[in-house]
Amino acid sequence: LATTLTGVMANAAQAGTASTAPASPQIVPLPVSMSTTAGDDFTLGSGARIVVDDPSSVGIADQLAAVLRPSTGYALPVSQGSAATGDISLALGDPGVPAAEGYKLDVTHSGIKITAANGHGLFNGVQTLRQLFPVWVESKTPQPATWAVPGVQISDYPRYDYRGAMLDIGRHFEPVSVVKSYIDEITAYKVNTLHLHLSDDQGFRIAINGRPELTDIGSQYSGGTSRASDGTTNADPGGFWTQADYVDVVNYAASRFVTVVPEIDSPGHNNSIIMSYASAEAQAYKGGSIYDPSINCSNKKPPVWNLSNAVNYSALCPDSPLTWQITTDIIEQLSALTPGPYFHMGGDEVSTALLPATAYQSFITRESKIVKAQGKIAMGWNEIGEAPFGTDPEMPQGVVQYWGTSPNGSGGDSGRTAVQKGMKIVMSPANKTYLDMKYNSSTPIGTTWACTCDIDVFYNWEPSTLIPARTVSGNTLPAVTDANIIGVEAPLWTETVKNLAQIEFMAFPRLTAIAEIGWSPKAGPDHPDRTLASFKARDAAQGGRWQARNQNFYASPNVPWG
Ligand code: TNX
Repeated sequence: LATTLTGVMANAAQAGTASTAPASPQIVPLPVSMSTTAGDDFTLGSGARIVVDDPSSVGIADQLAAVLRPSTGYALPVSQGSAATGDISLALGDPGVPAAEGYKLDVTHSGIKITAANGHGLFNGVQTLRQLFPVWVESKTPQPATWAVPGVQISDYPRYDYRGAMLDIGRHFEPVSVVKSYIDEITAYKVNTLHLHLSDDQGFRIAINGRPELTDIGSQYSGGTSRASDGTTNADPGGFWTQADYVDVVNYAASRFVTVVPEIDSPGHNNSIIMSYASAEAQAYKGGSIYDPSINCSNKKPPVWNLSNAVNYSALCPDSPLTWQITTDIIEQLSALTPGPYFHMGGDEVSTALLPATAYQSFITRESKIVKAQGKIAMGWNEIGEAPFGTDPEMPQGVVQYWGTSPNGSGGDSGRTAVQKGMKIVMSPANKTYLDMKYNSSTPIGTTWACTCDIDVFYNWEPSTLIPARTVSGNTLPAVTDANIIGVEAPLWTETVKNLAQIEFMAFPRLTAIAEIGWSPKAGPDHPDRTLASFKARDAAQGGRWQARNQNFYASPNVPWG
């Protein structure tokens, strides 16, 4: 899977002798407005400083220095005060664009200045600035380049507040270091939300105080593509995070202005919980003291480790007191460790044979009230919209993550009924955002149930018109529009994905398309570069950056790499 672009590396080798004129800006996601000033280019010199006007910006300046120092070999001290000619300045103030995450970036021959109302805006401006330098700026070792940046004036701010990436560490366990690398990679494209799918049938990945069995038993395997019939012999190794690990990730994310959304999927997709209480292992654990098969309603399905990619075979029993004790412990503990506003309840793909629709709805209703009691907003996949959000006064809020693939017909009704109830929507249509889908039939990993789809498919859709209104027997269900949509997310499920190189291979370049849909203004006459052709040309410029960073990606033949 290792990807190399020989053309780009050849260019890198010639960097020292190449012309000193900077390349024209190739920014992903496309900024709201940008103009270039020919002849007013800036060249970073060995004596440059990174200057902040407020001590709260030192951390962001340090992050910029951590990119620039290894590749330039310059000292680039971070200092507080006023910038001089040749410096990079990060200034707090009114950028003249929406404050939440907006920034202004000005490059002239005498210096670089990023202005924002807050740290998140400065951070976003820094990500744009990185893309204005030659690609070798991302290298971890000194490069003989001329560090020229084109003269530009950029004003920029996001279209949607929620721009997410999901990583499933339930199917395949990933250590904290991998997730931190992924945070570094997604934030380069201004993704601001990391949804962590922390458990699934194949494994439970976060320690819960007072319930060591959930990880001692529930985390021991990972899923995989081929399983022996006894379910275990071919299993990939499992693992779990301590709560300190989770806090480490949350803090790392926060230092990069990323909100973590924790998900414990229920009532389905959690054979790992059921196995922790209702299996032979549970019976043998601590003298059988925690064994309680009531969690697996009437043993409707036998409790065996099923590490295949099968779905629909597990459900927590709503009638078991244990179900609610565990659910409450998990939601209380994770909510207390999570500064962000959401708790993701999952809620997808529960077999009606295991849990009839009314039982499912009352499960989601009860769970969402536990989430609300912890001060969090309940979030879940499509199906949670069947519960009485908005109509039950105790569950006024909720966010539906739309993952359907046929939005025009009844497939979009979960979105329509959710907005009718006043719920908000995150758009993750599986055939346009699922990073575990194969690029084409010869992609060595991934699945195909939603599509085989490359960058064009990921780029060519518009959230605000994806789910139009639909009339069913004289009753018109509303369209899902930007009034309802809080953003977009690209999930990466890991049934077939094991390590960072594979995560990168599936995510890049497609994640950048979702990042642009989430950040950049809608396509239209005011934004002539918000097109697939322009996007591909700009994305092509990212390949050299990934290569310089030693980040894997898929060298799609659909991108005109340099
Ligand atoms: C569907 S979409 C799932 C996941 C799988 C994924 C594989 C959704 C909410 N559930 O459990 O991992 O497809 O693409």
